[in-house]
Amino acid sequence: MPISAISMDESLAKLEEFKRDVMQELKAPPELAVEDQLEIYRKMALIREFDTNVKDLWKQNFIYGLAHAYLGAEAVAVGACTALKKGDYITSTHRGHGHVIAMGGDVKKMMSELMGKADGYCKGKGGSMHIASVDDGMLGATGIVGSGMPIAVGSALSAQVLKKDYVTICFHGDGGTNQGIWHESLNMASVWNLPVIFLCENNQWAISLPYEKASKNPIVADRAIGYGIPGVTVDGFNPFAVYSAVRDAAARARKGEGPTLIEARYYRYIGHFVADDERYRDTTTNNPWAEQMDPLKRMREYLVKSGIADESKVDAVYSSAAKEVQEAIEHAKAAPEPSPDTLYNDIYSPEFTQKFGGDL
Ligand SMILES: Cc1ncc(C[n+]2csc(CCOP(=O)(O)OP(=O)(O)O)c2C)c(N)n1
Ligand SMILES: [Mg+2]
Repeated sequence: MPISAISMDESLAKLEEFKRDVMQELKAPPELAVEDQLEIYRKMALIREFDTNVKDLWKQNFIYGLAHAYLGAEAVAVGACTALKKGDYITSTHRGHGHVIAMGGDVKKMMSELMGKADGYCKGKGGSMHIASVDDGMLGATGIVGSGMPIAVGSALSAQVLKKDYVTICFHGDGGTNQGIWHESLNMASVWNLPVIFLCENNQWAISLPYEKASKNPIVADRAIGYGIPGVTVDGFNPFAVYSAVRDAAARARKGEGPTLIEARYYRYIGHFVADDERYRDTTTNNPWAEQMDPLKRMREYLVKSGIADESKVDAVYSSAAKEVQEAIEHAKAAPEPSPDTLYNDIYSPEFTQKFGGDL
């Protein structure tokens, strides 16, 4: 095996540092009722079940193209989107399944899309990295790192121009913070006080590159200083920590006080994408994180210990999510393929085809 990008000692030291500086106790803020907390757990379970199955289905050739799992990150999207109101928007990344589910997307349409079926979100022609569900406020996943950022800024600008109070979350990775467009987006949003929240999902890796080798300062939130906006680091394995940070940032944005940078730090203890054999690291270095930080395990333990629900109730919530995903898989397997004569449909917007004509 080639030299690992991280040794076991380094991984354990990072974990200890995380526990000391970033980890926050799971404790729901008072405005989240029992049903809200169980709904958070249900959505996290849906993401867990969806993406665990995606990997197996991809290996069995049911899924085309690539897919990047949101496993281990469930608390980020669900915590963040729970703090949004109907009418708010998000932009996504290449790791977008969790974002769609957190915004209330339909797992049947998602699974159909991944299997290239006609009733998928993009009629089977987009796949994992192109799911958009505009009616749910999800403006789209994208395979190009950083390309959601200017869309989020544009969405926030539209709210300002139209005098509406919707906010937009721009989800992106730690790797994305080193794209030029990240700096341009933060700067423009900051000088124009746009209602956008930059939510960095800092999983400490960009494919094979550890974040501290890509940035001399490993704290993403510190970069907010350069744009004169608030920056905060929260425990990305903890949905309530992410929820609270987004709730406060959204309130600020709706008051016209501009953007916030939130760094939700977690750790990618799975492969970068479904086919990643992780040759760049010794995979046993992932285990301490998976064992000690798994957000589903932490959430389940919290719900039971704090008396929110007993074990059987919590497990029933999980099982219903698992069943929903199994039904989505069966549905997608049986769904029809797109017909070849639709190959050139939906390439341009209806407005474009109406204006310029043609059989596109
Ligand atoms: C512009 C661009 N450059 C490179 C890539 C290849 N690529 C895909 S994902 C990725 C890493 C992204 O890392 P990060 O933003 O931290 O997100 P993560 O995968 O860790 O969630 C790269 C370099 C790409 N898709 N787009
Ligand atoms: Mg990353």
